[in-house]
Amino acid sequence: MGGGALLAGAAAWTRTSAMGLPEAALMESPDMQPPLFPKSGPDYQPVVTLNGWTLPHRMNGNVKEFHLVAEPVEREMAPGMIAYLWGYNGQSPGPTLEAVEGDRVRIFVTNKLPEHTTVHWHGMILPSGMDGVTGLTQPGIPTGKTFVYEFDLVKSGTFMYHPHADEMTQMAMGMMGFFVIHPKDPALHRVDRDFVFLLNAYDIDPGSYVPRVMEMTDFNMWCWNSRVFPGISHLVAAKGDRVRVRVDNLTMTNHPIHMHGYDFEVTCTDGGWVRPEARWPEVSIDIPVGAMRAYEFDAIHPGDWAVHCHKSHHTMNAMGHDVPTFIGVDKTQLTEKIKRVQPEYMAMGNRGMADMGEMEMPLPDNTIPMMTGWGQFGPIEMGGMFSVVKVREGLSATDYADPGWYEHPAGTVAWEWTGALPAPASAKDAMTVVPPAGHAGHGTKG
Ligand SMILES: [Cu+2]
Repeated sequence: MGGGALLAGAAAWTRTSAMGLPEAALMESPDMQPPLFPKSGPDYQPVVTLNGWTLPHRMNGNVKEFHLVAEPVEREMAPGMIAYLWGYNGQSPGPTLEAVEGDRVRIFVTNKLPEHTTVHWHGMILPSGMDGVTGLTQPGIPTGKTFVYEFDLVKSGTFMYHPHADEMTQMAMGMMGFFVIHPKDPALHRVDRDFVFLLNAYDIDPGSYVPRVMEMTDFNMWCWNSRVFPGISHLVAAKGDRVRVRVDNLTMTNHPIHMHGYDFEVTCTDGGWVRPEARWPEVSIDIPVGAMRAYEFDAIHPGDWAVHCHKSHHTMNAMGHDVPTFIGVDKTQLTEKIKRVQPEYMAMGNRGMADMGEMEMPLPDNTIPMMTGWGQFGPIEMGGMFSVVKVREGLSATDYADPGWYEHPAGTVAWEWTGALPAPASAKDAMTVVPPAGHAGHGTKG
């Protein structure tokens, strides 16, 4: 009897072994890939990863098998800038993993990095020995070796994966990804479009390619999925869609994500779904460090709606912070002197920094401007953590292509006043003086 059990076990092992490892799919494009609909098992609405993709799996008996390869990658952060990062299967972040509550998963992790690594499954309920903490729950996966993680997915929700091995270096180099577990009941928490992105940050000196991994606070590339505006995918939705946006934060500071045109409600954290009676309305949602927040809204207002981090320095690219403020300073004479030795010199900042948005200033190779990206009305003067939610009528359910800029109905765009301008050029010259509260009568300029 014991022999029989052993034989059955050996047979199962042989079958797995004969099939070899699942193929490790590779992604060469930084473009957003279409949703990967399930080919077997329970139905679900797959997510779309901004500038990313979902890793295909194979079924081996009742087990979903995935193969992640930790390796150095070249990631385009926006057209014109490549970063040398570490990631998985050709990109940073790694591919999104998607499965269903109740699935058993077997995840092969091959290490092609120059040092050992592990994978920690952030937020998931699993056996302690599958938790991926070097030294604590397993030895690090040595260079060139493959380890197997296998566990049951006992709850649905939004989770992430990242190394728990030399984390400071490996996460500063871009090793992270999403793990989405769909509810077993396809009707539960169902939405029409489901977008995911990770907040991450790098410190890459202008003209260079490799992040400075020792940086703790002063980053210059504030990214969604290792991309910066204008390189970040737009979030396209059909009018009437129920839309979910899942945002994970693996930077070292919080990010208040603000979306225009809508109010929305927080429906999920990495701890689980928020009960309907516990949800509250927001227009900005702060994403704490090491946490996930998902919000939902009904896309009933057509338009081009900005979505961005509300820390204004996080919507800038490659900027230095040690720059004095020049607002109101006349630099004409100084500029002439500097141009004698440096003809390309441009004075800036004496009217504010908006000139940077359209300035064609010479930059080091592999560097993108601090604020860039054009809309239908001119430069958008943003970089970093910024994208556009584009809500349009009549899109098909699987259409995520950029529909272009919004055609505003006549009379609905802010317009220039072309009538007479009254004389006062500043508030202090105004003719009407509003009296302080508690005083009767109204004054006029004396
Ligand atoms: Cu931010």
